[in-house]
Amino acid sequence: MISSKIEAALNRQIDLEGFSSMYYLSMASWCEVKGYNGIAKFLYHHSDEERMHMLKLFQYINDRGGHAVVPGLDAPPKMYASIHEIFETILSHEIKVSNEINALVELCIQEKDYTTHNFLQWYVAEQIEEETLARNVLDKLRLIGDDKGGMYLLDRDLQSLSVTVHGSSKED
Ligand code: OFO
Repeated sequence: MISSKIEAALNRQIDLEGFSSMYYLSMASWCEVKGYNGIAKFLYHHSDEERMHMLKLFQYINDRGGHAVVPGLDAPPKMYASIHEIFETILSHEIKVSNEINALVELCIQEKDYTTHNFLQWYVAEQIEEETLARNVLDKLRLIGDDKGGMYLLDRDLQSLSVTVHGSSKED
């Protein structure tokens, strides 16, 4: 059984993961409208991943005798200046998520909830991957600069990365 303090903190994380899913969805839509279909596909898949992160928390809270609550979400921004701004936004958002996960881990230690502490390790590892991915794309964008051909290739690469990471087919 989880304490009400841990239950409330995990429900706040549900909120954040749900917001992340909507945030990626909004960025995917902007990219699609601007013709970056590969990057859009990557971001649509990532939005699904964030929803999965949220659902994992639902399952855990309810399995441990708590009550997972559907969040009322704020609308994410809908306009972005550039692909560069999108990936800067992703990196700073993921750093914020990492900080929240770390605070949750710290709370588990204070509350001596080692089961939830163990459950959260998956999120700790996931955050390292997500921050690294955003940094790698930003490095590529810096190399590309204003080169349109480079942007075309990045768009294509992210579409195939989406296939590798998310295991979808090229046809979907
Ligand atoms: Fe963006 O990762 Fe969820 O936690």
